[in-house]
Amino acid sequence: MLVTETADKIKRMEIRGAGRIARAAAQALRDCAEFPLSKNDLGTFRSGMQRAAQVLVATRPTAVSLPNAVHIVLAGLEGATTLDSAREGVIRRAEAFIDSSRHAVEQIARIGARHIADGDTILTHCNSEAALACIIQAHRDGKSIEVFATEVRPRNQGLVTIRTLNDAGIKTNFIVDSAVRSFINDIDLVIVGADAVTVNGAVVNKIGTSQVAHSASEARVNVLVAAETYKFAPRTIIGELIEIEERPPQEVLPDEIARTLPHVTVRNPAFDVTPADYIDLIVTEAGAIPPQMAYVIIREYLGWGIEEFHKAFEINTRHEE
Ligand code: RI2
Repeated sequence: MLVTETADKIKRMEIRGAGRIARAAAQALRDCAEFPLSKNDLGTFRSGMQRAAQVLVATRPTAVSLPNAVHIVLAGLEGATTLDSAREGVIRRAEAFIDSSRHAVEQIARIGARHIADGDTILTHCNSEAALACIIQAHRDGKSIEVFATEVRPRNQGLVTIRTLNDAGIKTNFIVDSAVRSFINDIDLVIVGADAVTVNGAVVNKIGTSQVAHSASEARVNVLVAAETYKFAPRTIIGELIEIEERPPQEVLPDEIARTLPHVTVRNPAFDVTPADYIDLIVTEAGAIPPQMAYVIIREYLGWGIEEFHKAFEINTRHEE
């Protein structure tokens, strides 16, 4: 698929979910690297790949899985001295990323399922591949579980979730987003995914996640977040904030109604931030960690150690002068 085609599908949410968009971007870069060039030289290839990367990253600003995946794939350009080696580097990196991303979900499923007990009622919000993998694994392990899944206005990702759970044969209750607090006392465990995890262990996920986690905290229900290591946001260690995507108002209110309400402004943020205090455990492919240990993942798995911090910090302070 062409880069522009993939970018368009990500933007329109035809391809969605933090892990899926990361894999789709890696695949698009891989295909782009294979594409014949009009000018066959390394410089043209490098700048073409950089432009492709920018187009992909610009599609959705919140899921850090997207820039992380692009960064991992473009590292294939480093040290390449010929066009062929650069092409090969990108293709190899992209394929390895896609493969490791799939393995990460399988590993998260195994680790996450251990935290689900026989007889548990689980609440999930939105449609997370990683969160659902944990639930389905627990079911496959023979645990008797029941799920509450939210509707997820305005894009109704809950419909995808209940279809998957239904196909897996898991007893599921479908509720509107605002019913979470009414049912929270029936819940033993909340499991959600993540679009980004910051260095202080806050989790950025589908709008409404923080309300779910707040209700859970009030009712003393544990909250587990299923997130691959490439969803951790390295640049948050230098104080960079995660941008919250605001999507078109038409997703919430059709234009023909909005037109009759000139004093009404529709706000449609797609994500919110759940503080670390409301999260008990983040399950990554590297193991389950308390949110306060997010820096370890950023350092060990994304290679952002103290040196990287200093480099970025120097650049930042120079900009401020
Ligand atoms: P996985 C989704 O974003 C949801 O917020 C979901 O919780 C998160 O990505 C993680 O999903 P959207 O694309 O990577 O629906 O676990 O806006 O599938």
